[in-house]
Amino acid sequence: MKEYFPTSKIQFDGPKSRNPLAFKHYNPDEVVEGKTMREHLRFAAPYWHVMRNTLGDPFGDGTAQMPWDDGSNSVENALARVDVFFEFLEKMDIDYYCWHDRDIAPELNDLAASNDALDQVVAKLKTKQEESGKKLLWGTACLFTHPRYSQGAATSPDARVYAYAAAQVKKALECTNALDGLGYTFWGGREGYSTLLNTNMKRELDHLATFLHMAIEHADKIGYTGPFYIEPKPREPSTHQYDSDAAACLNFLREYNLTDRFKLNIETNHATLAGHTMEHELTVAANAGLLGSIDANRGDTLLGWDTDQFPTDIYGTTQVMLVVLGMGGFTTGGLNFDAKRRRESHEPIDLIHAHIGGMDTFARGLKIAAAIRADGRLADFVQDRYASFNNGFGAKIETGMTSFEELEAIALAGGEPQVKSGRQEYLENLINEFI
Ligand code: XLS
Ligand code: NI
Ligand code: NI
Repeated sequence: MKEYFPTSKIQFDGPKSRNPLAFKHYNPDEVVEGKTMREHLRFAAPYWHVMRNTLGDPFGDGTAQMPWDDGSNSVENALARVDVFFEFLEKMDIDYYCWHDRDIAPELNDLAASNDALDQVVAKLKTKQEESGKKLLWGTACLFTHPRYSQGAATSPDARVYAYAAAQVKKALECTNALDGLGYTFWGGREGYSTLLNTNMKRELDHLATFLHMAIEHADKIGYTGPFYIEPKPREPSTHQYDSDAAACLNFLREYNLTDRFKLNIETNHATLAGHTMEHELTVAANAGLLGSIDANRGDTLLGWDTDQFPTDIYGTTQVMLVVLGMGGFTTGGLNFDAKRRRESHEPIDLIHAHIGGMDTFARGLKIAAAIRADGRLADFVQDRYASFNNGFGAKIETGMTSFEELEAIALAGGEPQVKSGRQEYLENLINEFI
């Protein structure tokens, strides 16, 4: 079979290596906190960015060289891409992947034809998975590109569009299940609004919840037992998206009784677009026991949109891995590089460089986070900071065994509390000892 990425399989070469086509830090078999890096990090590649992103932007055409692609919307072309994608996964030593239905197969003249095309590609993906041992981390349906979804899918004001979206999710879920997918993601896409002047927010949210309940019912019918993920994002393409951040998603899931089957898939660039840090969003999700998976990328502080860049910030990946290790690691989820090359990086080999960088940056984050945890000073400091709640009336507060009257008596008798320093700068220096 013709090969398109001019490299052999990427190997670990150690931190001193100057080989650009080698891992300097990602050593898949190296054991950290009792598990291999491979088991901790569970890297995934997104079909949409690797195979389908032309690197166009609102001002210019695509630049990406795709010598394997004949540019047509045919099923043959879609089938040919599958081989190239698996060559990529193999050479990158990435074990998982993710797709939208419309990345892997073309949208044709009608839904039945599109479904048929999808079946053909899924059959090929299944064979490739069996041959290679690669796994589907999650599947999803593209409910945002086609003009029918311009006013939403599960929140469309038009019930016929809602039905079309339901049919698409039904099929995408069946395909995910056929490929033994470990998860199924809903990213809101157009589920939001451009203006409240034309929007009945309450009805739209009710419709969305009903949609998600039907997804659960269908999962039960077909025997899909994995989790569903909601991927928060505050805006873009909508002015406001209903799944704006982790807290808004959790509130929605709780209001509509969806937390049994739904978790969150947190994306770095979406966190920052929402005005939060990634570690904030991860912590909110993890505290609820609902951190499912991660879309690993980063934004650009000079640009205000979802630039989906590859993670290169070691400080950032350290903080991500502190949360992931803190919750005991991924179960069904992983680190999906929802990231694309810059428009200037148009050669196939740039995809390899980009993923090497992302994987090495996370490998370092993992090792640094593990070292911080082994050192223990950070955790001890936080533990200590709340020590006054460990016994006496503090413990009674935590167990709900006290009252305003009793606390008033304590405050009257105790005098002015002497508060201890939060030592932020000391802790920042401590983290830097490890980076
Ligand atoms: C877009 C989202 C998208 C989801 C999958 O901003 O990140 O790529 O991950 O629909
Ligand atoms: Ni994403
Ligand atoms: Ni995104």
